[in-house]
Amino acid sequence: MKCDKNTMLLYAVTDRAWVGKMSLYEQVEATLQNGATCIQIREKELGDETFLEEAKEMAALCKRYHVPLIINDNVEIAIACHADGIHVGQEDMKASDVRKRVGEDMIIGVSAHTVEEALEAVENGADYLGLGAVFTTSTKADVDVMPFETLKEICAAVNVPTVAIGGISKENVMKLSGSGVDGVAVISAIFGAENPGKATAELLEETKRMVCL
Ligand code: TZP
Ligand code: MG
Repeated sequence: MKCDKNTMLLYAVTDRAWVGKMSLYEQVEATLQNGATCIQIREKELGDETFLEEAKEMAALCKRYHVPLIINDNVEIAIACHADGIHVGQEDMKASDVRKRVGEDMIIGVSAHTVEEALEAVENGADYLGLGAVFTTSTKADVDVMPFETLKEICAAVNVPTVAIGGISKENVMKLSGSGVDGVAVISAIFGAENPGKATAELLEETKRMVCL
């Protein structure tokens, strides 16, 4: 399998809204030094040229730590920076079309909100699923909170690794225990923290407890 479930354990998703005291590069390096198992670069506003420059730097950084780099929603950038994977939402390119463009080796992640979406994504070639929002979050507008039962049903229905997303912090991650998720994807709990490295290490410990590692 291209994407094993350990990769999903602590999946850090970037957000330049939190860049300030530390650069995005420094923040990502701090998370890598403290046990992040996957990095996603998520850029909603950046032009392609700047995005590619950043993606190449991040690809080299992640390679040094032997941690996979996933690019959000931009297949051409993912190919050009030799990322390990690409993540698409329900409104983005379909996994089957992404697969045709990126070939067999690249990891494809898909966001799913229902059992139907999850099964369709897997059928279309998704290597892992992002499931949420599992808690309320102010990071992404207009997201519905997924009931715990739905999360559990999806995890039981699919044979690919799953990662929960949305409003997850070290304080609430244990509430996901028993859902069947393989890990958590977070933005603000890491990148919005005063010390992203320390936040990563603490969340990693709690997440290991949650998945019973
Ligand atoms: N997709 C569903 S919720 C969400 C995304 C990208 C935002 C996650 O951010 P946070 O800060 O971890 O709640
Ligand atoms: Mg998207």
